[in-house]
Amino acid sequence: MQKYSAFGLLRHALSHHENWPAAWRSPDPQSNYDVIVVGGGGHGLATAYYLAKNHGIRKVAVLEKGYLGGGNTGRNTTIIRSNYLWDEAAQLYEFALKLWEGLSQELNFNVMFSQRGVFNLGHSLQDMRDIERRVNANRLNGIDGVVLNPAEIKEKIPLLNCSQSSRYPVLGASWQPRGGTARHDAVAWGYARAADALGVDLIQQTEVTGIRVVNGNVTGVETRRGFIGADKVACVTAGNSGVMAGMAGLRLPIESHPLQALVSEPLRPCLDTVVMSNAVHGYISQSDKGDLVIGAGIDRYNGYGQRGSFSVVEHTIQAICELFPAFSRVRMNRQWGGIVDTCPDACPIISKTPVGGLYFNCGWGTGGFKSTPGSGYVFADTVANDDAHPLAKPFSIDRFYSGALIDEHGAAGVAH
Ligand code: FAD
Ligand code: PYC
Repeated sequence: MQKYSAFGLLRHALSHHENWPAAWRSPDPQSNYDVIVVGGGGHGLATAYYLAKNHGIRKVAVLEKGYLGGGNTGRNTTIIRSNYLWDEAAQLYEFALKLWEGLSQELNFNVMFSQRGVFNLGHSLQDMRDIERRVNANRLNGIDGVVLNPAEIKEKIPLLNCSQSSRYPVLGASWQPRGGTARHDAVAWGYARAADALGVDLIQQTEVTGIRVVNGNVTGVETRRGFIGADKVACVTAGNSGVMAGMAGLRLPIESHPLQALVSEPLRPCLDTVVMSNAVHGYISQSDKGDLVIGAGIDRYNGYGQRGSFSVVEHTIQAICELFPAFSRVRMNRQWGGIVDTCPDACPIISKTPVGGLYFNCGWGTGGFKSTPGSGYVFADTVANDDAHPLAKPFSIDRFYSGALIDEHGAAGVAH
């Protein structure tokens, strides 16, 4: 671990940032790679890192059409938790949560993982039955979870409106104390720097426009900078995954939707946890800078524009003001959207494909940030061995033929 003295910190603070050394190289593409990872979001960068670190595969390129972390990774609201209902999903997300707990040390980069806890509020008897069932299932899987009553919630979140006469009274909540948030950019930068140090080529501003397939096997990709050969191509392109699959003649059961978020002006610390509510359809946390970080559901139409409709913003703010009347006079600073790739069962696809050497990791929808380390770890393993990692096996494309779906709409929650 690199150490900074007080003098060192002061020297950096007063230095000109344009003189700082680059955190990773910007190489030109080589003519051929063992593995090309398409998509330089957190999942793609983590995949490249674990390919190099865990499997010794270092002739790897990450091709990113924009800039690293500029997709959903840099647009998400960073909620991390593992309280999913079904064993397959719970075990995958819990694996990721355990990796989060050591990630800053692993990458020697502070990803600002903050285990401030996550609350999922219940507003009806059916909500509470679902919450109790999910917490019980979580505990059977060794995942922390507690069911709290309104008095216990109020004690932990003093600003929350727990009045039993409100439109959607809070009847209780699930609480996962180990859940929390992290700094999204730092996750991308940490993986990028660590992958680069292991020899991975990170190539930005290079869009993949075609996938070349010969005799049923992938041979490389067409890009704006020409053809680049590869033995294996691993696509991790979130909302663009349907388009990518189409380049190889495949169809995925993915729909792409805008998902919005917004942040307020910075406030003094007033909310030290994460609060989500399916019924009023909003969620909120406070960033380390002091902004309230707010979001809600997807915009219902399909689209690729990284913005959303005003009606969703209005609905979200109504929900937040209902939960936290004290925030009704806070001004909002910025709003944006990302394009999320939703699957019919609200679970990801981590899979080989019918094309030899072509793999997809997508369908994380509204909830993939929390899985970034786990997703990269198990996908790298799947690509390296051309065989699904045990945690990835249930998430193969085959489930849409076999019918072995894993319905996580309840746990995906607020944003679906
Ligand atoms: P991305 O970060 O989108 O990376 C994919 C990359 O592929 C992009 O950089 C893109 O430019 C690149 N690409 C696409 N096509 C091509 C091409 N043809 N050639 C080259 N590059 C290409 N998840 C949570 O767990 N918790 C949350 O609180 C949360 N909140 C969210 C809030 C919002 C507003 C949004 C939009 C999403 C949220 N998510 C959340 C979901 C989460 O952001 C995503 O599931 C996750 O970040 C996906 O990571 P990724 O690396 O797969 O995708
Ligand atoms: O998956 O926890 C989540 C989430 C919250 C907001 C968007 N996604």
